[in-house]
Amino acid sequence: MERTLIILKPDCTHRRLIGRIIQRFEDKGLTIAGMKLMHIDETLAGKHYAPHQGKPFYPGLIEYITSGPVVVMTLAGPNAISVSRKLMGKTFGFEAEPGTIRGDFGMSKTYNLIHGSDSPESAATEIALYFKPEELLEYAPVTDTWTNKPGEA
Ligand code: 3AN
Repeated sequence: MERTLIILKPDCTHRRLIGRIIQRFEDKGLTIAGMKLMHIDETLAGKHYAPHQGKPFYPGLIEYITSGPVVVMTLAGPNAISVSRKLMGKTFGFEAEPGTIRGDFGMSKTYNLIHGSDSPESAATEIALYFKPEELLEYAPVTDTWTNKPGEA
């Protein structure tokens, strides 16, 4: 089962959107393997966004992600990475399609509500930044036999 790291960023928390956004992932059939409310400090933010270091928007990105509490989740499911990114929509709210999280809840370039891993490699790196192995639970919700045909993916 593929895993991905999702972060509901400080604008989600401040705007009280956490429940509505988690609902979309549950509705789709993804399983929450790990979840915590936390404050990302500058050191962790620097590790997380290391690939963007040196880009013009990097300082603003660090300021934003460290500015308030976030909800960090590891989600599991078949094709969890690409399915989650489809639910999120394009990076900037004003470009994201209606029906997606970014398309429905925002217009901003910077305050774009949510992070999701973009590849199996980044998912593995990012999950290890936020969760110890024992904090991730493996279980199969009983509905899985009807939301995904067993052995399908
Ligand atoms: P995504 O989050 O859709 O994978 P990336 O990986 O291109 O997007 O960028 C990581 C984060 O950097 C985005 N979530 C966004 O918050 C921020 N970002 C990217 N490009 C810009 C930009 N031109 N101006 C401001 N913030 C940006």
